[in-house]
Amino acid sequence: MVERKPFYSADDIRHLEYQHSRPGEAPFLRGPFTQMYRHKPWTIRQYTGFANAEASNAAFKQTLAEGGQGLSVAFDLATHLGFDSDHPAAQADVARTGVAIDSVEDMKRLFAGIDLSRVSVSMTMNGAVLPIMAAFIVAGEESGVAREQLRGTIQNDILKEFMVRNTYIFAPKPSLRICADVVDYLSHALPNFNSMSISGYHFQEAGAEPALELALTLANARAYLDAISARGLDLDHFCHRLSFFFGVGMNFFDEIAKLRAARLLWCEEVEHRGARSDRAKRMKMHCQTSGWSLTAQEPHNNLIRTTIEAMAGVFGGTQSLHTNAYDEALSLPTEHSARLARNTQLILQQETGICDVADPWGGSYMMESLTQQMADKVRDYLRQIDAMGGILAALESGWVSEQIHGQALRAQSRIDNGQRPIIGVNRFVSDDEARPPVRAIDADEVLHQQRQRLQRLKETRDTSRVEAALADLTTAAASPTANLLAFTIEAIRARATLGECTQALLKQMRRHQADAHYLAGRYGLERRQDTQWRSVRREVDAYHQLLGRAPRALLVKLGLDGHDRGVRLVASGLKDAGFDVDISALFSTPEQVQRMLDSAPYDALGISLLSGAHLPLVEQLLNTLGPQSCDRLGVFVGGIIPDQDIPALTAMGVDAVFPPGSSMEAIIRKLITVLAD
Ligand code: 2CP
Repeated sequence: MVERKPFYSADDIRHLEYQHSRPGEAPFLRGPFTQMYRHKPWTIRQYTGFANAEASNAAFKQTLAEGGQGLSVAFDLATHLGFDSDHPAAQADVARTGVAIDSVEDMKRLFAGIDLSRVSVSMTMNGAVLPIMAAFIVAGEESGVAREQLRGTIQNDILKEFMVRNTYIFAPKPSLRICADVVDYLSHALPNFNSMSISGYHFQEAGAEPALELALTLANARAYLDAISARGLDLDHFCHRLSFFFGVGMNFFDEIAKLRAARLLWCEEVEHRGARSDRAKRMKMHCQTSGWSLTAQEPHNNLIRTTIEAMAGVFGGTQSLHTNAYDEALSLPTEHSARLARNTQLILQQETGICDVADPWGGSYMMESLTQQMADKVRDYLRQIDAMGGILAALESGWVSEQIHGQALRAQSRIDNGQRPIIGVNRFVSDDEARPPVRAIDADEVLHQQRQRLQRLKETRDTSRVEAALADLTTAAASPTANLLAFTIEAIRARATLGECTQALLKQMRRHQADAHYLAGRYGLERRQDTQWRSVRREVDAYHQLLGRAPRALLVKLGLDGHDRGVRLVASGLKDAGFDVDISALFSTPEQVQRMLDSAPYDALGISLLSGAHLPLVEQLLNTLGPQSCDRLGVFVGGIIPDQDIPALTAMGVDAVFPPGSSMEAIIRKLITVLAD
């Protein structure tokens, strides 16, 4: 958090260089446009997608009918990682956290009846950016919308995937080439399409405070500018289509300051590199309210949190906004919760007068001062990153992970010791709270349909044309000057699938696998004076005495779920409480987990799942391990687990389930009770 004074006065801003700047003028601290929301309010753009193309298409149409102003597609994890729905590795994850897209035919169904020349579409896609962008372009063409008319944004921000989000396919270097190919191609062929959404949101979700979130985002943006400029592209030709994406959490003043500072720093960066046009220098951004701030306990409180966060995004001058639904710590949003989330924005736009004035915080002693402090803090981080040799070097050295994880641990320890209040979680906890209904997806049915569709596609297409296009794509991957998006478009037009395009690329670029790790010592240090923590530590010590050695836990991530904030926090907490702890690599298979379990005398097995695929994945794992191993181990599951699934997990042999918001003490105490039983 940026340091605060008890009050601010004119003295705090007298020295500030930009205090007399205006919205719509460089350095754009006060907003990218002169009139801001008076001319056009931010776009209400809700991230949506589940099950199959038809179900998501219906949700899109409903969104647009009920006041949504742009679309934002959530793809399922199989699509993100370049697997067709019929791939064995993808079975449990198809259709759970987004829509399953295997081919251009699915993409056409996804937008059937929606005029793509009028509605702008954001697609959150990074790993499988080539086939998805290609399928969108071909779907547009085949429904009569020329490339120049297509409007929207592709996330295409792979670097942060290696730092936090983990939906990468290839290693960083070939991935950067793909990003640059996409920017290059779109800047010529789709002039109205934003070719990147350089994202800080996921850093914040993983634990970064606002200054670190912004610094890492800008450091990644610099790496992209280097890679794209190295091809000889002029900044004034492509920069105005590089867009940004930030999270907005409960740190109200800092979040507004962060968004204002972001525009200032971006303008300085591109000016320094020689950009001339205002279009290139003004940062445009999408914001999303914080998913991490949502609590599973008393979920209706999340409506209030989201409203406050949305206001920070708007006061910060965002161009587009997603407001989370109140039930997202429990499951995918229901129709009703999605409607309330959208209405939050409609009410802000239409009932409050907030849109009347550009940068309403401009001139506030405190806000101007905080904006400057935020910018200075970010500049400090950027200098540190430069000193390490740039963001790729900082990533490889482990610095990025350590910074984010360290801040996540600090936040968690402050929640667990009560210094950071979360109403309904560590203060004013209610005992008799009713859980709202959650949306259930029939993923098995979607899987069955997608398999049938893939089979039909393969039976009816011109196989030799597909094979030739895929061979060309493989050849292009070996040639650094070929544009891979151009070749992927030809393959997709020939009806190659997303998985086949990925396989064609994998013949030249191997699938990347990162190691998993956690920080030891930090959490315990934060809590060393805390009596609750000391008492938990004593319980672990007593159990240690009983066993004659430290209790040992293996924590695993199964399936295609790459969210690792929770598993790393729990690993750090258990370690500092006195356990020996190992964590598996992401995307582990049951066989890999079995091998790890066989390698050491583990007492507990923790499974972290936020993808909605907990029932099939836990079942597969426990079946593979067999009843003997399960009886010997304490088995616990953490993550987004709806209440109604807990009995089924218990019947499989799971000893305890921990939803988001579970305190470290609660986890450790339960574990010790189960193990000692
Ligand atoms: C807008 N315009 C204006 C004004 N406002 N012109 C003059 N005065 C104004 N006040 C113009 C713009 O220049 C633009 O024209 C057009 O109107 C549309 O406005 P925009 O500001 O570009 O809005 P937009 O089309 O909604 O685009 C917003 C973004 C775009 C931020 C630039 O990149 C975007 O929509 N991003 C969304 C990203 C997203 O949804 N991500 C999902 C993340 P021109 O185009 O001619 O300039 S979900 C992620 C999950 C959590 C995940 O990642 O895991």
